[in-house]
Amino acid sequence: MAGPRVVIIGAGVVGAALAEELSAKGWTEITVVDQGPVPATGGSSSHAPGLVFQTNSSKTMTEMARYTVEKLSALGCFLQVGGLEVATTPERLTELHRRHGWATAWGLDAHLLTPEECVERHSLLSKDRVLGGLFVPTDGLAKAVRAVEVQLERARERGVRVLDRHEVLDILSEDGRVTGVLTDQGEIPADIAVCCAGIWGPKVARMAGMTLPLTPLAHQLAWTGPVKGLDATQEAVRPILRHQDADLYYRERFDRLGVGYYGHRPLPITSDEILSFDEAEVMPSVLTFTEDDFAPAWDETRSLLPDTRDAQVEEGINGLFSFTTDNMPLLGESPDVKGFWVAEAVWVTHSAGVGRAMAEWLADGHCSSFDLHECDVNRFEPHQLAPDYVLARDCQNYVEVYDIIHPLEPPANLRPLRTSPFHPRQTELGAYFLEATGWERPQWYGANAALADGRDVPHPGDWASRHWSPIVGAEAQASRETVAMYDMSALKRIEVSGPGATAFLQRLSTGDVDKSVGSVTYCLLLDEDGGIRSDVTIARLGRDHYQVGANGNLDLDWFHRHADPTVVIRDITAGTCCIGIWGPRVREVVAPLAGRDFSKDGFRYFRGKKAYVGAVPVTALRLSYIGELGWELYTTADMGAKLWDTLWEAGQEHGIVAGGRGAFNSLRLEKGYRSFGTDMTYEHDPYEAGLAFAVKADKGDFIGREALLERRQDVRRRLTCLTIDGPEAVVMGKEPVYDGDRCVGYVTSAAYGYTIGKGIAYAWLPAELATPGQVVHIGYFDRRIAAVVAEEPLFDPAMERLRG
Ligand code: FFO
Repeated sequence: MAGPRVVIIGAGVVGAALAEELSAKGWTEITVVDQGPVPATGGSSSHAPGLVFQTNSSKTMTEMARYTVEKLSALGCFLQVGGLEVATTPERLTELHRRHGWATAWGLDAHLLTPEECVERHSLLSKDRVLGGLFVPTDGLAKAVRAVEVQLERARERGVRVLDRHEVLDILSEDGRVTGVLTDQGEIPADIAVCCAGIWGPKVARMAGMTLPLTPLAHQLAWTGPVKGLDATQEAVRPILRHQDADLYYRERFDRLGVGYYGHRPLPITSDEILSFDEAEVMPSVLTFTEDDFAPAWDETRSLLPDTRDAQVEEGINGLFSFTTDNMPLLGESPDVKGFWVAEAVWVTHSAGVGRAMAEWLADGHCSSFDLHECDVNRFEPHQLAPDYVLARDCQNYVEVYDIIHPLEPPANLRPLRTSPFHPRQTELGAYFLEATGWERPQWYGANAALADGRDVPHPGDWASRHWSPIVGAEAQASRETVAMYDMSALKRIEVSGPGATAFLQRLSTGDVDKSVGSVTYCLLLDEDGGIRSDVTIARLGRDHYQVGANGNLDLDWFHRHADPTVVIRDITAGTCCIGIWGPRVREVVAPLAGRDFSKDGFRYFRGKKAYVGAVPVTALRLSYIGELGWELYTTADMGAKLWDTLWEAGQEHGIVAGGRGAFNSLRLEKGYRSFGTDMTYEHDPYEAGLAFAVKADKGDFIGREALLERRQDVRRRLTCLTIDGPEAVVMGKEPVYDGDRCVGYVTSAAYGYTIGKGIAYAWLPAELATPGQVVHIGYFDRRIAAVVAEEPLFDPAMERLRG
């Protein structure tokens, strides 16, 4: 099988890796084109300093880096000198412990070093400056141009054509399908075109009508002359080095040092402004070194590495490479032009991993080696493609590239961006806002300060108490005692209608949605492999009319990809809003306002109906992610403020409070409700995730069913509920979990459970350890915190609250 005709645009590290991987899978009708000369075509790969630090907060990125290391090592394009990150401040030393946790959690061998051990590893370091280090023995130096050469060579041996000096002028398509790629030397017919054009990506993607949220930014890389103590006969012996407190990194090249610097002002450029190969002095991705920007870097270098004091900076570049708004690559197929794919914003570190991921995705229909949900190019909301947004966030990410970022830290610019109709009321109540897909969302309300007086709300420790207040605990407790309202507007809402709606949702979901009008179904979207793509609620509001509560733009994209003309799919999120009103006293607040029966029997659990709340028309769904009696009340945006005011006024005599996301997250973990993207992703199946109840395997065929029936036999790991006793009982997620000295899994989400009076952490653990009573330890900075596997859910297992 030769496979479809593929044109890969760009012969950098990504294009070359993809050509190699795809041809290894038997696809050989492949042409790789590049405007420059192969193998140093003039893009980012051609000047890349080649440092591969694998540790990343993202499991996927760490795994793609590890694959790159393994592959490039096997191909002889990698110098495995190790990677050392040093701390020169106490905050950074603490951060290195957190990074050690990520590395360990994702299966990477990593060690924390004393200052003496750092100097032993890297003799140029000043021991007086260094407080400690993080060492990863398998890190090292990739030879990017060599990697291009070797991978293209292997691809060529399998029949792949490589055409350099071919500039792409257009992507040709008919009826929304790619038909070819037009170059300055003629047309290449194609069924699939993959844009691996790096910093030129936005320009090439635009030829297919696609907006790529990517900014090329210039980054300084200087080379010293000879440095005392370095060996002119060996290319590199010391580990690659990061000094993140000063935005610096270092690599050896014989007796010289390469010094990379991120401390300067962001220097963005558009892909249209990049010079052609013939116009450029050195190459298109290399701009003139701006010496003044580098001055602080050199001062700092001479302090950290004293032997450089006698050396000079001999040359330097401002090298262009890609940044994105969330620091993740852009992978996947255009939503509009079938067969137009992108693999963009990928650094050398992840290049071979991305090549593999894309080859699997193209040839197998899905990627089984890596969970790609954070990388999918279709993850963005419309505003996230606005040029002003992309430029501002990309530049900010450049500035923050080595900063210590708290997991809850909201973006520093362009706020507020999206506001629900409740925003003015929330502001009056002293909301402390964080951001969720652009929405301003209260974490807690200052107005509830008095509620915290006299309550026992334990302090969660220095790190977990950032973006936290004791009010969070008070709001959580009040939600279980009286009644609370939560702004649910950020929840993705998709309307599915039309004569084919029922059949469509039956095919895409694991649930049986063909039930009476008014039914609500909690179920999953799976990929063909049986992996979880999302968990959703599907409310049947009419015979051919459904409202889907989903997890983000990828669900919308997935729906569009599978829809036919009998189905109408509409994202109604922005035009509507939602208040979740829940708690033991909720009926006293809502029933008198409602134009229809909101009694226990008149409105049962997991049912939905249209009603009025005062003067406001609503869609009411009786369910609760916090595990309390009550409703999600949806209305159009214009009526939002009225809905808020109506509930708020009626609730006063019942002690109503507004609750923030801090309380919400704690309550949902007490109830054991999973969150897609955090607790489970594409790589997990429903059985492992404890969601077998949401799969109606005998309802007829649906996407993923066949694969699932096989996976069912073999549950080796489980999403497991852990509790933590003791005062500082709060971890944050992504920590390693140990059985003795062995890392056996990792934490997904965590919070303090204010009702149960314990810390809660959900974690992936081997099935044999997922038994109640089993003791494990969570690695949290420099501590090991004991945790016990608990029976779940921790709160209201009999469902008395919800069904009350
Ligand atoms: N849709 C709505 N309307 N509300 C939500 O909070 C959410 N979610 C996600 C995405 N869609 C949503 C789904 N997560 C339950 C658990 C997790 C959810 C949503 C609902 C739940 O109530 N589970 C019950 C199901 C009982 C049943 O099937 O009858 C349970 O497990 O007891 C928010 O992130």
